[in-house]
Amino acid sequence: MQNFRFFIIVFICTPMAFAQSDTNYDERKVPHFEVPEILTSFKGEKISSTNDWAKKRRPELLRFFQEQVYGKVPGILDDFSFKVLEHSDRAINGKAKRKQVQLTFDRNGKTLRFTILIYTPIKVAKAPIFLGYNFYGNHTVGSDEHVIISKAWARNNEAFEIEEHTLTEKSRGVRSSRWAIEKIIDGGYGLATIYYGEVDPDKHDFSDGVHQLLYKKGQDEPKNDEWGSIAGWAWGLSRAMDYFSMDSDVDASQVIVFGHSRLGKASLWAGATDTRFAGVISNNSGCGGAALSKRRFGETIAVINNSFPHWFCKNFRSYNNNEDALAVDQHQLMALIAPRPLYVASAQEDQWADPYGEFLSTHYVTPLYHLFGKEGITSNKMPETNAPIQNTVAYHIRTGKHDVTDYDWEQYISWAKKFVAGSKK
Ligand code: GTR
Repeated sequence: MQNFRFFIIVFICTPMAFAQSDTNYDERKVPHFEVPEILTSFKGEKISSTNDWAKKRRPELLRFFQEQVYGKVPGILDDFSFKVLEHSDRAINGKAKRKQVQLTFDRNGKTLRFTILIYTPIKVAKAPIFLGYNFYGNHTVGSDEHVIISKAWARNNEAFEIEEHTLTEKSRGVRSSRWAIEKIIDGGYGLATIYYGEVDPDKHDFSDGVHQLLYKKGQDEPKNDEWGSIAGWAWGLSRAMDYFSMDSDVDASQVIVFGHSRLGKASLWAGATDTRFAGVISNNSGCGGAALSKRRFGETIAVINNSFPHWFCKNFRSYNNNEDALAVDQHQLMALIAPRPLYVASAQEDQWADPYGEFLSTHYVTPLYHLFGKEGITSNKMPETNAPIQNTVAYHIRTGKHDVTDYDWEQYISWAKKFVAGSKK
């Protein structure tokens, strides 16, 4: 009887509930692990010059992340037409221009469209900008009544009155606290944002979104080493970058890619795969983002792959509860961004994302920045809360929960002015 009861209990636990109760939040229980070296190649060769880095080490790391973690884009899909759907010179209390630009991609008899909402300061002729996805549509980032509501699939959300996977007027401005638009404009920066669901709806379904445009005959899901949703979202950020090079209001050499949480994972991957981004910001990106996987603190590879099977490539599943087998860790994702400016931010109450693991990545990538003559984060001691360390590599942990706040934006803006503006790529 005893055994029988045990069986029932285990059986009725959902994988998620089981995994959550298993979550480690105790620093003393972090397993001992080797931090994979950045400046030694897989074959054991020492990398001692930026030339060796660029020729030998960077390509093999990039390939590893492409084939084992995020998945590679199985073709080139960068021909698009664009249409300015709407524009105005009197947005944001008369301080900004607003433009809504729709990009259209046709391939395989399928069409993908997404719309970039762009605000640029009137006072700046060719503005540096922050580019980042939003979770619930461009109309949610502010109260601006002229922002077009997306028709794409959206996750239902009771608090935001989003029902039947449809975005409506009711959710206009609901996420304005996450987008300090006026501060950004006042700081001399522009903001461009895209609803991520237009590039790939965030559900385990590969019959929609960008993936289908690159299927070979008879294919209906990506192969084991092909792109998941994060790589799909990163692809979209690169296409926005293509567009910016044609927009005279934007300084395309000064685009800082930003993302929160799963979209922070996407911004890091976009920064790693596309060196045109002048700077990269990861806000609370956690597992599969800035946090070291081998620490197994908070969310783990097994948990993320079970909860979101579509985010990474299928090969990544072979590291479920098998982190030791992983030849890389997330500080090497950041290495792919070097020597460009990189900002990682955490929140104190966001233990699920492993703040210390996010911080340590910035510390472990620092020797590579040093090789390029740039400052990173030398100490491995977690900084005080609300006491940012800002160099070419920057980090802060603020009070509060998993979120994007004005505090975060204030840091990003001041750091961008110091470390991104004028930085040589
Ligand atoms: C959580 C997920 C995290 C993070 C977050 C988010 O459910 O476990 O990895 O991405 O969602 O995107 O808000």
